[in-house]
Amino acid sequence: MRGLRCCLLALLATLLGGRGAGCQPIQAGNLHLLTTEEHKLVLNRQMKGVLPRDCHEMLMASSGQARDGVYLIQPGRFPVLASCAMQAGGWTVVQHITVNSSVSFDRTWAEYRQGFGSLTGDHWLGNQHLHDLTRGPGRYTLGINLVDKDGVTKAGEYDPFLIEDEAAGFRLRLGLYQGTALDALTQDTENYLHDNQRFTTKDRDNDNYFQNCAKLEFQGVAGGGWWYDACAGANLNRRNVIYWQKDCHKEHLCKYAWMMVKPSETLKLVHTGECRKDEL
Ligand SMILES: [Ca+2]
Repeated sequence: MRGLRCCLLALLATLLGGRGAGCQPIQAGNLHLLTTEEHKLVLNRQMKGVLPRDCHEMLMASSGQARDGVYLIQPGRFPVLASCAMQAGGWTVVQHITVNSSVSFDRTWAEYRQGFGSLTGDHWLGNQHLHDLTRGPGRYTLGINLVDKDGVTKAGEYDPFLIEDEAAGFRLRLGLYQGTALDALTQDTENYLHDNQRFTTKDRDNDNYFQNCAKLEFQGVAGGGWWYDACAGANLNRRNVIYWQKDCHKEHLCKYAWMMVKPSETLKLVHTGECRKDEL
């Protein structure tokens, strides 16, 4: 069985690497988020040695010179490709959606685990990679960006942000919130609380509703995978209505949403506190 797996992997590597003379094969756990033609877009594809664990580390390694685009990072055991918002401060984009996207977000547990869509457009980076990124050793911040139909942008940050491992159902753990959008994940003004919920997909029901929230349809489109309660005060994965309580809903449509992560700034405050103590 192990021998067969090795043979299949070798065949796969030959197929991927064999396309186009002079094409440098890229090894990543989520190569399916780019087409073969898009491999040349990976900005650090020639990088030797240890890969950065996230986009922020890549930005620091480039002395702030790295530009927006797709990079190879290694938050866990294997390299993965990720879209990096460098100009905004080195965020690793973990979700991007355009309303009525051609990318379906009505996916299985396995697809949400490994990621889907296109890194150059709408995508979900993958729950396993979200876990690897946020598990530490340092703390992470979750950033949310929402753009409505008139181009007005609202944003918010949760600090800290952690996704637990698969055995724990990729449970969502959120800290304090600040932003121009309303907090739709840790507040329960709609009587739904997303913080501390496990992830639910159409083939794995971990929510608190008598049916599967991921399967519930609005105008024929399923909700998609999310950290549902019973069901949602926010859901950025519903393809036809990006939902964020009072900021994005069916009467006030949003065009785009992004979810992204970067190391928490809170650690710097801890260091500042220690320095003050030493000075006393
Ligand atoms: Ca249920």
